[in-house]
Amino acid sequence: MIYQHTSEPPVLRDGAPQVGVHMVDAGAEPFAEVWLTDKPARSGTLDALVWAEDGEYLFCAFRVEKQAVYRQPVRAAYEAAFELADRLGYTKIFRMWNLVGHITRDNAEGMENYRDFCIGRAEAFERWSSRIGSMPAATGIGALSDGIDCYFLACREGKATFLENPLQTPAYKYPDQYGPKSPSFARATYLTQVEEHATNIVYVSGTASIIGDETVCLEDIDGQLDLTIGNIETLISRGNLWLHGIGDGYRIADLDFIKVYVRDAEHLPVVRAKCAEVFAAHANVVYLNVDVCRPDLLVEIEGICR
Ligand code: 3EB
Repeated sequence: MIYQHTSEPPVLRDGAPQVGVHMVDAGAEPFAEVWLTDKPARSGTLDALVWAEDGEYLFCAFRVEKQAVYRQPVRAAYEAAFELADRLGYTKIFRMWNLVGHITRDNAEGMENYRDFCIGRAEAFERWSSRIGSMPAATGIGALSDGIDCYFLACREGKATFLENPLQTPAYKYPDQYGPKSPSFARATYLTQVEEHATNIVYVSGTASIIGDETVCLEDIDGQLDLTIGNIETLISRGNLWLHGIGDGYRIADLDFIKVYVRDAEHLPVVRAKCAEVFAAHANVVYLNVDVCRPDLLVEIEGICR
C-alpha cells in the first residue's frame, strides 16, 4: 500500500500487489505500508481483485471507481472479494480498510457517499455471513479523490475473535439516523496465530469520539482526542479482553503501526503533541489530513497491539 498524492488502482508488480491510495496531500510526505511474510507467496489478479497468499494469510485489494451511486458496485466488488477468499480457503477475514473518496459529500441521489457505501457493504456481508463469518475490525475513512479503495487481510487456521467496546454501541447496531444500513465492522479483532511461538495480535479499528452511538465533544479537538484514546484504552484493556476469555490486556503504549486521521489541518500540531505524550516513543505513527465519516468527527485513530 502506498499512501501518496494520487490514486493508482491495484496491480501486481514483481509478483506483489501494489496499490496507490490518494490519502496524502501535496504538503505531506508519501509513505508505504508493506505486509510481509517469511513464507513463499503466490499472487494473482481476477477482474478488479489483486491478491497474494502464503498458505495462512491472504492480502487482497480492490478499487471501486467513481460512481453516481455506489451501493450496487460496492456490493458486487465485496461479493467478488468474498468469493475469492472463500475459494482460496481464507475464510477468516480479520481486518479491512475502506478509503472512501469525498466520504461526507452527496452522491447523485443526494445521499452521503459513506451511507451509500455502507448499504452495499452491508448487503454483501448479509449474503456471505454463513461462509465468511462475522464482520471484522475495519477502517472507514475519507480519501482525497473519487472512488473507493478497499483492502483486507484474512487467514485460514488462525482464530479471529471480534471485540466490541462496552462504551460504544456496536457499529452494526447503530440506529438508522446514521444511514439506512449500519456500518459493518467490529471494534477490534484479536488474532490468535497458528504458528508455534507466534504472538497474538489485536487489530484496533478506526476509533473516534463516539459514546453509545453519538459523537461527543462537538467542535472540541482536545476532548475528541481524549475520548478517542479513552475508547481505545477501554477496548484493549484487561477487563474487556477478559470478557472474551483472552489475553492479559494492553495499554495505549502497546499500540503500534498507528494511523491518526485528522479532518482539519489546523489541528495537526495539537494532535501530534498529545499523541507524542501517550504513544510509545518507538511507535510507528503517521498523520493523515483527511475527512472522517461523520462531518462532526475531527479525529480517528487505528493501530495494532502485539
Ligand atoms: C465509528 O466508530 C467511526 O465504516 O468501516 C470507524 C471504523 C468508523 C470503521 C467503517 C467507520 C468504519 O462509527 C467511523
